[in-house]
Amino acid sequence: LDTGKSVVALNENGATFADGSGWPVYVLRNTDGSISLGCDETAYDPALITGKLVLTARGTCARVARAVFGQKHGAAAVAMINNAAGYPPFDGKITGNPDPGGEMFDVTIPFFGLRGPTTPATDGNDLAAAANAAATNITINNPGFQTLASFTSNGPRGGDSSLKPDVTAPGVSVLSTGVGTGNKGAVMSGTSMAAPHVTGVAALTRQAHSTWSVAEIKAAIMNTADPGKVAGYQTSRAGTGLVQPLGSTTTSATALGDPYAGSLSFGFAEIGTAGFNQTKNVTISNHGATPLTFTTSTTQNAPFTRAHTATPSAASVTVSAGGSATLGLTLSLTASQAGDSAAFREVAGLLTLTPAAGTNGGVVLRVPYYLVPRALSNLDTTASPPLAKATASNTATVSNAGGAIASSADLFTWGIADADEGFGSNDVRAVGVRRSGATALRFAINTYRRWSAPNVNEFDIYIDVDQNGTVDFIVFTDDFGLVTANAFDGRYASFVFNVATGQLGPTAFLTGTPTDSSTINAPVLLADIGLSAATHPRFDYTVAGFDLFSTGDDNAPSEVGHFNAFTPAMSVTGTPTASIAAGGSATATITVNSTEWDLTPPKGLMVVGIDNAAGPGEAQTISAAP
Ligand SMILES: [Ca+2]
Ligand SMILES: [Ca+2]
Ligand SMILES: [Ca+2]
Repeated sequence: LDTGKSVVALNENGATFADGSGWPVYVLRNTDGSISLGCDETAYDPALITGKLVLTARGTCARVARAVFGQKHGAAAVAMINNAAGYPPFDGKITGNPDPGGEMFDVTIPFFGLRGPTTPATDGNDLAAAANAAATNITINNPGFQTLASFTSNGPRGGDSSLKPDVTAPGVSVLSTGVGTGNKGAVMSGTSMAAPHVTGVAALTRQAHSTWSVAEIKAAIMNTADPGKVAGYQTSRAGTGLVQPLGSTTTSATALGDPYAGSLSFGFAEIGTAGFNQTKNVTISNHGATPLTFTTSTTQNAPFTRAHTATPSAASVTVSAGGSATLGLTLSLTASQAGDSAAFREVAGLLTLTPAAGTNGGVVLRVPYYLVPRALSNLDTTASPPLAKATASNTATVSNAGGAIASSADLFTWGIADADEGFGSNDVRAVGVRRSGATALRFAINTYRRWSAPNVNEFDIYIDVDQNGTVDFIVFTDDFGLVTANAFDGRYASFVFNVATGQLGPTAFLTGTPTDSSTINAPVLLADIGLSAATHPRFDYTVAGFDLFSTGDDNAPSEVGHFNAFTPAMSVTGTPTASIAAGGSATATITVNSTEWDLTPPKGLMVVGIDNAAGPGEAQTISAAP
């Protein structure tokens, strides 16, 4: 750089250029001066960029779209600053813009990837500060070698928490035949490219083992995949590992665990004081003509797994020619090893069957095992005297007797109850609301069934702030990325929709709603739904739950909740928000305002204990007498 600094960039598309090639630097900027993502083709103005190196930042559109736009409009080179630490992935030959509406276009100019992020100042800012840059070819390690794609999804399977994916295959910047290109190829990424690799492995495996069942072919592919060929191997992101056709075609044996799969899925388990202790069996089949003996071992998938023990039922197993043998694997852990609902938890590892020297062609068989655990509290609340409009003060005692872990309780004014209609994890059971500090409210929506991730559902809370029977605001919870960028990003958030203006916001919250749970946490600012002590302290509300992935099972309870956000009918003091130890208890005082009770009658108290058993167990409802 003419500033005297130098940066090391990744030659994203493997373009050729002579050592010492130099270009004026043109930084594509947003109106606020920040470096642009470069996703708007109209920003590539030939009058400004011709013959120059155009600098952009990664995000939103396909990485290679920048190179297509740049070359089309005269740039001599394009650079992109990664949106995370390190280099962006290597792209290989760029044959077009894969975004919707994108075109086929062979890029020949260099497309450079710079280590991110943009702040604090790093390579990207150094390049942005230069007027001219010259490039020299050097060799660096491929930053994506044997790593999982940055965009790859994570298991387990939603609902039953079975282990997925089964295996890993190449899927980043793969050149294949391009439909509609005549005799040209196209470079693409994703399962569209990884699945054909596995299909090829399956065809070879079928050719080698023409009499094996479909399940055995699949097991052979899973059993012989190599976790050592995936950097940072994680069972729930890579399955058994990278497919190895040499192994799947030469093994004489298969190891089947789950139906039609060479894995052992223990599913989801809530773990109480007795801990978790379960055995599942693997069926090892010898399809060859000589007996096979395997020694057994297990490897825990550190650092991703929770601590546990995994014990094979035998140190070795011998399978007769043409026969099969059963091997058990016992998985054990305590509640404290499982961990609470503050994060997603997983127990994972590999059962390895190593053939005796010289047998099975030396091919090792592996069976991944997997469990999603969740330790249980056992919060249980009693109110004394019984909650009623007429009792000025009640004491709520929250006990964690028999709980395996500590948990906090969260006390809400219960406003809505609804039946179990047999829907999915969107089937509303109880809804409550409470103040949250000086400026906010929190709603809690308890459902009858657990979700794996809350993002499969949307919940709407319809707020009638002037109590005239028409909805004024909709507080709703949904995937943050889905609402803000029309693409799921896995974060669950609460938003406000203003019915009068048709606008969102102004404030959204990430809700912290746990995975493998059944109670939604929905914060909202008082001001965002028009509440104020002077004009609108009270509101009415109804609720609805929607499963985003199916139809005909929307749940819209008929009951209407009422609440005064400033002078509630029931005030809770001494809320046991502090942790209640396993076996311990805490108390809160509930003070009744009988005048307000007539205006916003509560159904009673709703005590949320998120570490209790999923479903009704997470939200105890205590009825109040009118
Ligand atoms: Ca319901
Ligand atoms: Ca209204
Ligand atoms: Ca729970």
